[in-house]
Amino acid sequence: MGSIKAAPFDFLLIPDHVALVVIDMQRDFIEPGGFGASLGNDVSRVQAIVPTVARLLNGFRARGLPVFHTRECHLPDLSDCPPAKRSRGNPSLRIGDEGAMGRVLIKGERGAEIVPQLAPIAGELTIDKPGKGAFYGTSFGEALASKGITQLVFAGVTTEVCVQTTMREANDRGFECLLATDATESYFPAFKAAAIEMIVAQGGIVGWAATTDAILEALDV
Ligand code: TIU
Repeated sequence: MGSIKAAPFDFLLIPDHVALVVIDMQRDFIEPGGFGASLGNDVSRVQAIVPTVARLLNGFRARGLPVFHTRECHLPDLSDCPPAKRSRGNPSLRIGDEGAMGRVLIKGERGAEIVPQLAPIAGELTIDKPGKGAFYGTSFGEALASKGITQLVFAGVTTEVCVQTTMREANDRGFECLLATDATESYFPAFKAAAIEMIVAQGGIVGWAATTDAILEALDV
């Protein structure tokens, strides 16, 4: 394992301290009839990255490196969902409403599940988060600290919302953050491109960006 060809410059992997974070690859964002679709989005773009995320995930698994998954979801009584979030965007289905995959964005419902192709396996922790960032209102920071993780490789959806928010939270907490550019997607191609530019600008003000191939090559899998 070595350095990853990345922007704005190579990312030096520290094998004992790196983890993969797969953000919110849930039915509610990826499949028709879920939360993403209820906001008026075409989910086909985000659906298309599932095989690439699987390839990255399998690379980390093959190397025995830690993997974390996140899910954006709320408690059934909505006590962790601010009214401002629930009403935002005047969606056709609000968080907690009954939809095609159960109650929208609610823990335990079908829509909140990670898509089967990327389902967590034994030993992989899933962080349920009420916000866009994975550190807010969760024990993610403590889980990473307990494993001595200092570097995070990011995949998942959507690039400019939950992925970028989590990368910024992680960056402020001292983690070195690398985004897998073809294992993340947005409903808006221009927002994905802009988010990646923002992350790597100014010498990597938020972090690094690299392709899945470049990451797998450095992992030697
Ligand atoms: N709407 C949108 O682009 N994203 C979210 O609401 N959550 C995540 O990004 N996971």
